[in-house]
Amino acid sequence: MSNKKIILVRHGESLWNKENRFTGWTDVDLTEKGVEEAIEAGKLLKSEGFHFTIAYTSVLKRTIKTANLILDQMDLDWIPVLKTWRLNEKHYGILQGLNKTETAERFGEEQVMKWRRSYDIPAEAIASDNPRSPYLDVRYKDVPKVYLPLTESLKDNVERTLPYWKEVIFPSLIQHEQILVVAHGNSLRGIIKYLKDIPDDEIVSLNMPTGISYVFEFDDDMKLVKDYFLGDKEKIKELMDAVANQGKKS
Ligand code: DG2
Repeated sequence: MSNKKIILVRHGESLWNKENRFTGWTDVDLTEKGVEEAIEAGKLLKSEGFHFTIAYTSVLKRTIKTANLILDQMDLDWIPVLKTWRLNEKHYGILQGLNKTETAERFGEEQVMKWRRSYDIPAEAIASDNPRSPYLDVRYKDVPKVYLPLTESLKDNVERTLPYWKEVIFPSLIQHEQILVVAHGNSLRGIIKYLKDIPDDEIVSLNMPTGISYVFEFDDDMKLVKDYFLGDKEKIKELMDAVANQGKKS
């Protein structure tokens, strides 16, 4: 029987998750709670018998640190961890840095909901010479500028994440039995939409909590056969609702 599994984890709580700010490509650190969430995720994965031989993260420190903390708990610090800009969070354009509740009070909850959860509506783009532009960030120096976003909808996010999923992560399941992917709320929503063939208008209700493992199991033909979250279902539901409510007025 196949034991092929890919485990998707959203990074632990970041400083801007805590402050309820749109983060996107901003490279913010984990909070103490975020570190704790990553450690707990690692302990749970270990106690459930998971064993990874490769891991993937974005190039943002909240995913890299989460992966390292998880692997440390599992005594797997030595495995390769591949980092790619293609797993970065959806670029939130000019919203990056703004508080989600204040933005809802200013533009209305409905508009914020569109920016956060619609499939194809991006926020306004930042200027390419904005000091926060990826064009000016050395970590993206080898990426052709035409690929670098100044804002993104989930659709745009999916279009740049999926090639890496299809060409690198998923084929690595042939060689590796179990794979860890640590990424972001929206970059993971895009992958999950693809894996489960979720229609554009239904993906709006998927809210990934921080530090929770989402397991995808595949058969010998690498067809998806089962998916489930690890941990207490009631608690996970509460965490998902809390993420959904981040764009509400106070
Ligand atoms: C959050 C997701 O991304 O925010 O960019 O603000 O996963 O990197 O913390 P993450 C952000 P929402 O789309 O849930 O508002």
